[in-house]
Amino acid sequence: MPFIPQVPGSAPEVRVRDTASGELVPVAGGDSVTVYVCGITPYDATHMGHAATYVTFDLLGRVLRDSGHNVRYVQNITDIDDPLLERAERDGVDWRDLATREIALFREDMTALAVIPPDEYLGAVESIPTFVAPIEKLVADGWAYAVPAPDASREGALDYYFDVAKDPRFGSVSHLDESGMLEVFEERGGDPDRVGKRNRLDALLWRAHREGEPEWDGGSLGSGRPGWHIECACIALDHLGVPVDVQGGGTDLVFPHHEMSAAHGRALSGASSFAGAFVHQGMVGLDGEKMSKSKGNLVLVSTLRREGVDPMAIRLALLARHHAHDWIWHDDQLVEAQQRLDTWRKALSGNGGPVADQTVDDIRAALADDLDSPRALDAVDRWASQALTRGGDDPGAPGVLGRALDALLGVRL
Ligand code: 5CA
Ligand code: ZN
Repeated sequence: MPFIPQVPGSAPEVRVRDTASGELVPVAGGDSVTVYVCGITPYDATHMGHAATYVTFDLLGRVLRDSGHNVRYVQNITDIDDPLLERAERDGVDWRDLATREIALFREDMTALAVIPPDEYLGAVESIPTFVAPIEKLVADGWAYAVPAPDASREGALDYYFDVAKDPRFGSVSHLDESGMLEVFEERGGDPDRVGKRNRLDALLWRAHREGEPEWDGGSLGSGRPGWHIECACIALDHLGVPVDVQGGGTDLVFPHHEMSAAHGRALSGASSFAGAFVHQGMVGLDGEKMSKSKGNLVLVSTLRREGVDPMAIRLALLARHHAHDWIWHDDQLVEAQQRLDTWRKALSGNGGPVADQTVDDIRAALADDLDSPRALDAVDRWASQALTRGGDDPGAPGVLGRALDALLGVRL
């Protein structure tokens, strides 16, 4: 946890757009607000899309703390999954070494971007023993069923699936109809054509061991490895409790991932909802397509850092876009962010400036309104422009604003 300066004045209640209800909702929570954000699958380096997602939830943590909440933030790492195994195989490296390397690089990138680390940062692999009993419980309670896996390494082995038809609230996160769900299910890790499933949308909970794949003890399930959605459901349940106040990730996770993990989490906990608010970061694209490791159209944080780009300029480039919208990355945005940073630095390095209280209020109001970071940056621009053109005689103003930029926006000048 880095040092976060105190900012004078008081903060308004934070509201976020909840994907499930479509409404702007206050972030509930008592003394502690619980936030679960879906972490990386560590088979390639952090690109601008990932960075946008983690900076967005970092912003959320900062404004919640500023408004007096204690934040409990958990993030997972999907350190066992098909894409990781496939990339390791392609590159002739051990999947564990690949994951270890990419996790280390991700953490360096996040530190450079001044992202406050989660309180708990949990790998799927280290958590596998905690997934087995919940999956067994889903089977025992009739939420899940077995499908014979004739290609498994042991005769009579079974895969286990979640029965979506058993869940009356299935669809309550994404509000997609069946055809809308089927359209993206396969592309996002689903197996609609698996023979023996009751419904094409049923999600894998446990995969029996196949030759050449890693395996773990699955108790009565047999040896194998977990499905993706159950990992996030169990980690959130174990480490935060369900409902969490906020479940976060990119919009590419709305369906199936957040729909399914919410369904698993409700089935396991008996809660009527998995999260008080589902908050999603829009997709960052490059050349007209979603930036993704599988497509390879990437602008990497680590590459920019190696080229000597100031990480605070990268952060400002990300903050210049509203998190709820999709946007396309252009190198010009980095040039603009660097200019903005230079201007702010110059304005804040004077011996005084215009009184900054209203600017701090404006930043807080913008961020409390569904993390409207572009509006917050505009407020700082206005102060900087005044400071540089007309000066100001409040000797404390640069200090107050500098601390607000650090604490609320994570921008250190
Ligand atoms: N490990 C899973 C979540 S449990 C996963 O989606 N990993 S990931 O590495 O593919 O993505 C990490 C995070 O970045 C996720 O929250 C995802 O929604 C987000 N993300 C991925 N691509 C983009 C993009 N192009 N723009 C914005 N966010 C993105
Ligand atoms: Zn997840």
